[in-house]
Amino acid sequence: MNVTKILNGLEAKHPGESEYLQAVKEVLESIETIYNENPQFEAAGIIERVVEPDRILTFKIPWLDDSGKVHVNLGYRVQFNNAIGPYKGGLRFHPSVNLSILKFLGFEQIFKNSLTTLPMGGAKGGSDFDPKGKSDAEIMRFCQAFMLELWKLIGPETDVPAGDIGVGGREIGFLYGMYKKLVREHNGVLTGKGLNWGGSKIRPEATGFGNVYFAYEMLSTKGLSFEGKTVTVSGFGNVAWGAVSKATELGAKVVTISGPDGYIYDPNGISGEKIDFMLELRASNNDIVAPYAEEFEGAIFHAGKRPWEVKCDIALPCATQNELNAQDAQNLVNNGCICVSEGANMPSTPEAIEIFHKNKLLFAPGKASNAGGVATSGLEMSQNSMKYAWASADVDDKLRRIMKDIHEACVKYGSQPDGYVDYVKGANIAGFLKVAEAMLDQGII
Ligand code: NDP
Ligand code: 2IT
Repeated sequence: MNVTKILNGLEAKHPGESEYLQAVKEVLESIETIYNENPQFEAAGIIERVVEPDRILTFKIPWLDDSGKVHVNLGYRVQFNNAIGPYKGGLRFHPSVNLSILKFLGFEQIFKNSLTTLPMGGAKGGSDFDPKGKSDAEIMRFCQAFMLELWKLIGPETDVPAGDIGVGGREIGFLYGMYKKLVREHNGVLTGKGLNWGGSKIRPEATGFGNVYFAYEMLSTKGLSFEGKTVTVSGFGNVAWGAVSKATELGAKVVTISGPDGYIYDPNGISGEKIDFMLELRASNNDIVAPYAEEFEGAIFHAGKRPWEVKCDIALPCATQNELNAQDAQNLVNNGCICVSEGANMPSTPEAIEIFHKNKLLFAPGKASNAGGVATSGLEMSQNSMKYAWASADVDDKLRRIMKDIHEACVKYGSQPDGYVDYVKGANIAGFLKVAEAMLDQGII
């Protein structure tokens, strides 16, 4: 494989899809050597086939706001690869959503899902709909209109969507209600469902918990732990709150959270009632970051800034893609940070990752360290198939085991001659090999 040639070809075919091209470049660079050592991959055109989605579905979503005004949004589902299991991946509702972002997310999802050890292919979808400031009734009408198109494309053995930015338990409920009405079946077509109607225990907190479990494994390789460490976190959504709670439980002090407008620095630590305060605001669709600074003494709001300028031992980026650049990475290194574990998808830019690697930080890419979310979605699918529900402790044990196994796979394929573990390389190779071998077994399709 000639990485430059493939990338140039993709750039010419998909101009301007910068996030997608960024994600593909990273994977191709990681797997180049192992790919070229296995000529059967080249003979079967594995790369040419894996970088393009199986299909992309686009649709129009007309809906009415509370005043009776008509709005039209765009909806997408990118079904990327189903070599190892049904298409699986979240739905994102955010005004920035476009094809490049969903293709990068769907592409990453193939290898992430492969790493979980569970049988799930890769997909992603969503809409440029902005849930901010919308009433519950507007969210419901939008979700129903979205599902009126999506239901034809999905199914428990075909494609199983879930949440992502802007899509949590409430949205999954509205989406599921409409799906159920249309197909007249109660099945496991979506994950992240309510606990009373097929959802799995621990799914809401699984991505954040899993990220901390992964960081725990990385720290253990150096004889370190979370105990007594200072942690910075970005975002305060579904992933961030799970990470804040678990890091705190393991004895760390979390000192930041953030939103698109800036970050909160709380030297007293973000835990207990402070987390409850934010969850309540979040549940009622309110901004979190500014009210937090007003409510809790000592907390300072830094408008327009990112938390990576704060001194910490461990950084957990949990907001969005490319939210941590080279300058941020250098700040973290200069301030003595030892470990960066990505809760979001692709939050660190390639230049930031280069700095982490050069300075030998423990650095985990999202496709490994945030895989606990989709892994628990996989466990939800298993429970739905069995028509059974495991206890919280059972799901948590399985999640912990899966994160440990993903860590081991990364060490296996990412260990360098000097003993440093390149988790990016490890995750990409381990995730890719399983998918490539499945594609070989199944012929040219
Ligand atoms: P949520 O919508 O629950 O939260 C997103 C958070 O990020 C919010 O706090 C939001 O603040 C904040 N945010 C959004 N844009 C920015 C920005 N530009 N700068 C700083 N903060 C920002 O989403 P999730 O927690 O579900 O997702 C977060 C990340 O984790 C995404 O990258 C997602 O793909 C990834 N992920 C999610 C999984 C899941 O299970 N949900 C699984 C694996 C990965 P505000 O609300 O004020 O906009
Ligand atoms: O990026 C992700 O892994 C998710 N948003 C979760 C996907 C899922 O199917 O649970």
